[in-house]
Amino acid sequence: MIGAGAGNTTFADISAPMEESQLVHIIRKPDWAISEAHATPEETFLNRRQLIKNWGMAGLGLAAAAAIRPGRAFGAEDPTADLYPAMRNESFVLDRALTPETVNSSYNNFYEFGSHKQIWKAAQALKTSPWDIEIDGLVEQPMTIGFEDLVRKIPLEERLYRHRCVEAWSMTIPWTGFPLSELVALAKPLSSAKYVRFETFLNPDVATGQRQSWYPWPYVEGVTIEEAGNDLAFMVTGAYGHPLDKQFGAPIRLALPWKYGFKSIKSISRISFTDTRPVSFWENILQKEYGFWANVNPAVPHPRWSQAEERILHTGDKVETLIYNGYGDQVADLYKNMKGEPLFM
Ligand SMILES: Nc1nc2c(c(=O)[nH]1)N[C@H]1C(S)=C(S)[C@@H](COP(=O)(O)O)O[C@H]1N2
Ligand SMILES: [Mo]
Repeated sequence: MIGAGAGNTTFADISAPMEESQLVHIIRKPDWAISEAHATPEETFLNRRQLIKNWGMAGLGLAAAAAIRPGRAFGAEDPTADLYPAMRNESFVLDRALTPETVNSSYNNFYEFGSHKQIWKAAQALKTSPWDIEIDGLVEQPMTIGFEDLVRKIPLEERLYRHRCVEAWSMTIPWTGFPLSELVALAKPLSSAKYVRFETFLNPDVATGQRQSWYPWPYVEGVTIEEAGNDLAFMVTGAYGHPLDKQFGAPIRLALPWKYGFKSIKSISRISFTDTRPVSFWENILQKEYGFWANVNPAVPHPRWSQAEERILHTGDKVETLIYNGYGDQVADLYKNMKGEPLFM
């Protein structure tokens, strides 16, 4: 089924398996009481082990622990773990609760690992260290930079962001990373560069979804240079106070919270500066439904469903969607002279 994962997902669908959603329900309160963003990964892990004990859940064994933190609870130590947790930038505030980590890390769109939401286990096959990122195109000097070098060149900060999928579900998440503008500065683009084009890795041996040849792999996304310079555009290297779990698009992905989620490309391996507008993965598949701009707007329906409301993950609450996903103050100016452009699809 085609359409940023929309076709097989109904508005009210919460696809987490039963045992997992029950567990998530059970651990919901302690999850927030821990305040993970300010705990080290080890503390978080120990706290959780303690929790499991205290709550008499130890008997549920490995499966339960994995459900508590899909993909990392028993994973190898990350070579960049020492950088976390980063200081929270308090200027990014939310109007609703954070989505529990257990929920966000077991409900993902990552077509490289399957066209459904339960890809977290499959995504663990991705080898994210070492990880090279190519920077090329209209730059002073094309380069290849190792992720572990890059992430130590720019100070990390934590931001609480909203995320609105084009499928009409939404989440909130504490991302850690650095402004995209810092990476642009490092890349030194020429004045002729008008767009930044991002590409995800290509490795069908590991990412079984990439064996499906009717998709135009690798995943591609793009923004204008002006959008890349907006402070909200964020390169994400971590979430919930530790390095990114693979299902979130480790080791580095984008977050563009005023745009539909498909613009926030994961597991980036190439960044190109260009004077031609990139054609993104979903635009390439269904140009009538997924445009270049894809700014959130409740008044512009997707051709197959309304965008007026969204379903908040975990609580299931339906709330009104906001123009630019609530970030209009920061981004509306980017578009003030673009009346003819389809800014909202
Ligand atoms: N490479 C790649 N990036 C991607 C996707 C994808 O399938 N592949 N899905 C997009 C979509 S549709 C959404 S909603 C978000 C989901 O991010 P999350 O799984 O961290 O919530 O990632 C976006 N980035
Ligand atoms: Mo999405």
